Amino acid sequence: MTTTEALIAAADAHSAPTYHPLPVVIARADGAWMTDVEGRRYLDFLAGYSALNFGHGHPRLVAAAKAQLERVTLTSRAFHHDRFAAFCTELAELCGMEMVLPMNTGSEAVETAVKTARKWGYRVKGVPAEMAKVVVAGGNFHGRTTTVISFSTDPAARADFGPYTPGFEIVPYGDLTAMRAAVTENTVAVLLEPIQGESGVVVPPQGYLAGVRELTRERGVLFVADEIQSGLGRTGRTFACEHEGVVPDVYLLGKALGGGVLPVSAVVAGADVLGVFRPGEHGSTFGGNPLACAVGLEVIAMLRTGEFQERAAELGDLLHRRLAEIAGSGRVTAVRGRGLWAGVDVDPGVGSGRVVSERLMERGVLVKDTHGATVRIAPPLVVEEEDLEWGIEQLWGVLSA
Ligand code: IF1
Repeated sequence: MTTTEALIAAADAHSAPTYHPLPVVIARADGAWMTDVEGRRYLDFLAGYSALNFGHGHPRLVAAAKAQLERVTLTSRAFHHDRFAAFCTELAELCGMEMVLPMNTGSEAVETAVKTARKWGYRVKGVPAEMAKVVVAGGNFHGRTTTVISFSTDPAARADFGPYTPGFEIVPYGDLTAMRAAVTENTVAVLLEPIQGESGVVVPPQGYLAGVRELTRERGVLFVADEIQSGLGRTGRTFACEHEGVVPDVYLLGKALGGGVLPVSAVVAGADVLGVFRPGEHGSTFGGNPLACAVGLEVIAMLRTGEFQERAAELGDLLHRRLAEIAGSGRVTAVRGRGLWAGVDVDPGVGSGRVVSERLMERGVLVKDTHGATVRIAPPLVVEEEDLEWGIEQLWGVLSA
């Protein structure tokens, strides 16, 4: 039995079977590359679902984490600490907003946004008690907590977790007419991914986000953009909303905000929205902790220059040019995406997304399939151009085998 087999068997014996990972056991990682326990190297084409936009072990992020580890890592919010003000100030500035509510995971940021919108609805908009509604899109993925899966349309994410949280309306993604019909006087927010990740990197029709922005402004409804996966450079801009010149009322951030080092998420909005809270009405043991703030501050500094966004745009152009060539081969049925982010629908005649992922693994590239036929491609934004080209060649090799 190899080390890989032994470790997988032990993991399978002692962990809840909530995933079906590829049969690879990672031991080290650096930049866009990972090394398994057998010493084999893999090009990372998933980047932790975009938590690793800056790659594995970025020296600036490791240095920021190490320095803070030796100072103080946790105080709780019962007291202030000396990184908190800067983190909130600089993150608000990056977003062009006024206030930050720091949390840890993306799901917590989404849950916090639902609570914020409801509280704003009752205390500012004047929606009758218990009547607040939030409009979401079919095909959404916003996390795994019971309220969040209450508005999921994915049976695997939702089944057998009832009773479900009420107060959500689901409309087809990209359909402004349906959205307009769903918004009522009790609607407090529209919650959308600017590009749907789990659905297979689904980019909405041009003008959709601008239309939602106009509708929500017109009706006095908060536009909440879940940029947890699409944000922080992935699409070639700081926020995916920027591609349509749209500024939402609320940004939800996570994943890459923690630099791939630790969970850091946040709700970022105007004072008129996040100012609705009073002490004791929300909180988190780890939210806004010194280590999270120290790493988050370095992430913000790295994004401020625009170099990572520019790199994602340039390498993204190369990625989508190559994928367009592959799309013409008849071996894939569709290619979607923006920046250094793509969803490739594999022709069933070639094989399932999982089979393609397994064959890519044999060639030294790690990707993740989703919803059967789709392979998602999202390398770290630090990937070398020649490695990106090599990874795409491996994809072509698998598809044309
Ligand atoms: C899993 C998916 C991606 C997210 C958006 C909130 C969250 C996520 C847009 C919640 C998290 C992760 C969760 C992870 C796999 C991954 C995923 F396949 F599940 F849907 F990326 F597409 N908003 N997405 O994408 O953030 O609480 O996880 O920090 O659950 O398998 P989280």
